[in-house]
Amino acid sequence: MADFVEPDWIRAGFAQAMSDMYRAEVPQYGTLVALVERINADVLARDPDLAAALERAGGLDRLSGERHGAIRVGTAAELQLCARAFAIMGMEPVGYYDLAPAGVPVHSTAFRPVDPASLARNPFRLFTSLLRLELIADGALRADAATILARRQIVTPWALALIEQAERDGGLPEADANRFVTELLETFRWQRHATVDAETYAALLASHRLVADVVSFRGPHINHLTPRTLDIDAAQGAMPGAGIVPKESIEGPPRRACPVLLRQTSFKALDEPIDFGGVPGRHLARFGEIEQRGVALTPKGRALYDTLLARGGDAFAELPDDWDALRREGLAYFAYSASGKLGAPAGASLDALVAGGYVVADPIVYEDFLPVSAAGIFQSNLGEATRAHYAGASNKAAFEATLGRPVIDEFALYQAQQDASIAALAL
Ligand code: OOG
Ligand code: NI
Repeated sequence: MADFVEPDWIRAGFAQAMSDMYRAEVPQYGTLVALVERINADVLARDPDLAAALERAGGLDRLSGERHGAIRVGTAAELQLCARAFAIMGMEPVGYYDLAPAGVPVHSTAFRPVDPASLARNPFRLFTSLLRLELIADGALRADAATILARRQIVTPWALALIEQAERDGGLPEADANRFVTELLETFRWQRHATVDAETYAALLASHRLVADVVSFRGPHINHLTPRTLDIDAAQGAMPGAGIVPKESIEGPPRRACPVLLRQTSFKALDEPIDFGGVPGRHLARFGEIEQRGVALTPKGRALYDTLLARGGDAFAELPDDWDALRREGLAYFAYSASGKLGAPAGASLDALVAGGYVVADPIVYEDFLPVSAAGIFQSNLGEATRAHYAGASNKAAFEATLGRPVIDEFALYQAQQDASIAALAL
């Protein structure tokens, strides 16, 4: 047992390896990261309180590390294999996202660390989408796609052997963990050579760009990575000056004094040369994204957010832009700790203890994704002029059956974190 390395350590190594690979493959992504680092440094120089808070929350040196990436797999077997590989790095499936209502034939989860200490050590997560071939109307094309996907093996033999070894032994020693990272990287590497001919690609593309992206290649290339920015509006504004074309608008809530959930933007996917069995062609898939995260909302807060989002315009003004109001109205999650002030009245309520300055409430950061935003990111990078429409209900149960386990409820994680902080209060 003692000579196994921590899953957090393997994940950190994997995140770094993915980052290095993607910067080498997509130079524009490196430009975006540099721009974000410059803006973050500006924000921190202007706001020493924020710098101190970030230092307390896990260290400034981790600020520029990627927060997430995204992949798209084609079959149940591929999803299960990914889940096994990610489990070795302490990443578990959290949340269910149905993108079909937004015209994207996938459903998704995010593989991520779940406990706050692991998130603080390394927050890297992978938004993982499973193609829903059953939503493709053309039966012949659906069958072709299934046949093509059934032929491929998305992990190397070494990666598979190391997954099995880790499962059997309960972990990996350092040298094997390093080898596992190197081998797993191959699964997500860009392929310039398609596995299909130009004609098949065209047919897949005509059904949906995403179908072509998933089916035409040897494996699920990483399609973006996402560092954290402290000022997404500044980053969006600075992109054109750095030679980067941003998507038209930032996804998620508007700029607020008290940020909630998640705001994201990206640059437009690159148009890249591909070899289709000797025939040159092009494919649009890879981009760079940035995110700014705010407080996690409770089910009540989230319901309000979704209603206001649907109303659009300046409806968001109805979501209180004040930490205390968000907390007292039960709209957002907070972690409570003793302030150090003595003399708390016995039997006082939590609200009274906070009001009296005996207890501090810190917002709990939202670590998950937003289906409407995800759809917006998909759409702006698919270059799709028209939107597809998919009938059929959201299919969480089918996704979980495919995965072989239920996805973890993100609200339950935030609630447990808040409850544990209250239980640990010793005044
Ligand atoms: C995933 C898009 C979703 C996000 O940040 O919401 C996503 C994809 O394009 O495969 O990554
Ligand atoms: Ni993303």
